Amino acid sequence: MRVVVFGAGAVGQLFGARLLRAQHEILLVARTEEVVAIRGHGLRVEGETEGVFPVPAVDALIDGITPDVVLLTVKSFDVESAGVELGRRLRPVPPVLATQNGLGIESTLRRGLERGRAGSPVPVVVRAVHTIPVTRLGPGSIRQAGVGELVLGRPAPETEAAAADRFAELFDSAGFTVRRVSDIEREVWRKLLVNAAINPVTADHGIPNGQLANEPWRGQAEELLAEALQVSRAEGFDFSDEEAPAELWRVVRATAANRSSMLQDLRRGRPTEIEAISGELLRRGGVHGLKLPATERALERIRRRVRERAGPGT
Ligand code: KPL
Repeated sequence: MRVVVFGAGAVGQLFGARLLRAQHEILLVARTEEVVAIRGHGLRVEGETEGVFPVPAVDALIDGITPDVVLLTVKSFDVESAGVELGRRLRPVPPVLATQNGLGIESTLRRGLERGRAGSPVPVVVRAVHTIPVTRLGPGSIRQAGVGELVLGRPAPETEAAAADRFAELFDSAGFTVRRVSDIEREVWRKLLVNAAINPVTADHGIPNGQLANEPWRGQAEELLAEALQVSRAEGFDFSDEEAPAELWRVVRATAANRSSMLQDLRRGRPTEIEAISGELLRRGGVHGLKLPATERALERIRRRVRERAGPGT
């Protein structure tokens, strides 16, 4: 399959490497420093996946290319502008898989695609979430710190269902664990609960995910989880008191050696996904009259760190 990985940071690079190895035709669209490094020494991957992969990479989408699918792996704050760019450059835009953390990603992407596509057919968007831990070691160099899975929905509309099947086959062909679910929104929330607890604490304190099992971080993560759980229930997603913590600690164990994406972003002086995670929880919690003091504190601390343009320790 001809695959464009748009916004190929650490996760997108891993997808590209594994899909190239599975004989797919890959084009990574990444930041210039990543492209220069990948062209220079190949894409270096260590950990669960090992090797140096000669993946074609460019720093901007070229007009006239016709991929079969797009994997959109930009961070949540870049989804809308990425949608505009895909809409402008690809005619027609093929099915797009959105794998970001956070809520409201599909509507944001559709808004961007709508702005960019100027009359070309409406693209199919498929939502997925993943728990595959990948850390960026440097330009064009990543470590897959654990296994994780890609969770894909079974959308009802026929075009979306066919596209979701293709994405499932694609990831399956590259040896990823793919889980299909009937309700992807519930999975998006399940992932959000985990991100709401893991990401701000690990980013604020500069610790790998596994450290969360210890106090005082454990208590902080549990407090954030409890608040996120209240919002999920108010929004109609009925995770039980056992299910949510069980999922949190399962992901902490599975990604123990990983640095959360928020910590990695802070250390690189980049924006973080705090607004799509804690910010969105606060917004929705407010609609339901919920008070979320720990989430509010976490949001403020990460916003302050972003303003200071530096992560803790290194
Ligand atoms: O999604 C992640 C992230 O870092 O954003 C987890 C699953 C927490 C892995 O680090």
